[in-house]
Amino acid sequence: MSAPPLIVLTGAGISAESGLATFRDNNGLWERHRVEEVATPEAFAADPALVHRFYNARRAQLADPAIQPNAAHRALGQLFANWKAPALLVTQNVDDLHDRAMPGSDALLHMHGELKKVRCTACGQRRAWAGDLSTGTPCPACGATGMLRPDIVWFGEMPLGMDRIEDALQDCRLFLSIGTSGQVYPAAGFVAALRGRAERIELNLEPSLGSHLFEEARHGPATLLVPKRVE
Ligand code: BJW
Repeated sequence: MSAPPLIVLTGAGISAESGLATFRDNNGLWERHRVEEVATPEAFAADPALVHRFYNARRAQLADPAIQPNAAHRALGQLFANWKAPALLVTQNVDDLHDRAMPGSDALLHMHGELKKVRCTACGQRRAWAGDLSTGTPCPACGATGMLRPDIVWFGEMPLGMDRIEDALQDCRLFLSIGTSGQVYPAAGFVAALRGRAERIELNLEPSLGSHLFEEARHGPATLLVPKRVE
């Protein structure tokens, strides 16, 4: 039998065993700020320095040589290299651990943006983060009118690649959801959209909010569950 069109959705849980805290670890707090206070367009407008500091701290963490793709990232890299049907890996993660485990793959889509990129607030142009993100860094392409902001999708903003994701959801016959709490939309809604059309499998440390919508749910650490399920 031929392989079915595949979507894999990942969240912060897949990177936890690489040493990156999940979004809702530490009670969702960073330096006593609620994460929702530093991950919104309003927060950036009110205090860009604070928001840049938050993201620079996370970039510094990502640059630590100890932070590497783990067995779950690598198993997905293998899966995508060998899959003989359309396949899309939609990650909510802004780290680059999937990128490192499947270099150059065009099957990877960062729907909530990427820590290693910045974007101009005026023209939308994206570029690699160059290591200097002091407040108000002007965007050269726009003269004085633009400012560089993290290329991150904040609450209230449209996630990236939604047209491509919608197309893939139409065709999808196998859906794997890995390491996500199922609290943030639109990603949390994919499983319901696929009901009756695709086989739906959850691999997570604990039942997610939408766990009952999956036909198969296995709970435990991603580095154990993912290689076992996909290899
Ligand atoms: C392990 C593990 C191990 C641990 N192994 N597992 C009501 C209904 C519908 C929508 C809304 C609504 N009210 C508001 C909204 C909209 C809002 C939303 O969903 N809010 C909710 C809070 C309700 N969504 C938006 O605003 C989005 N935009 C939008 O909706 O636009 C309109 C639109 C209309 C129509 C179509 C499309 C769009 C934008 C959302 C942007 C999210 N941004 C963030 C911040 C990114 C930047 C950053 O990181 O700084 O993205 S929020 C945050 O949550 C981050 C994550 O990507 C995202 C998901 O979190 P994730 O990955 O699930 O992490 P955790 O920590 O929650 O869970 C980790 C899981 O792993 C846990 O279950 C652990 O158990 C598990 N785990 N260790 C396996 N070793």
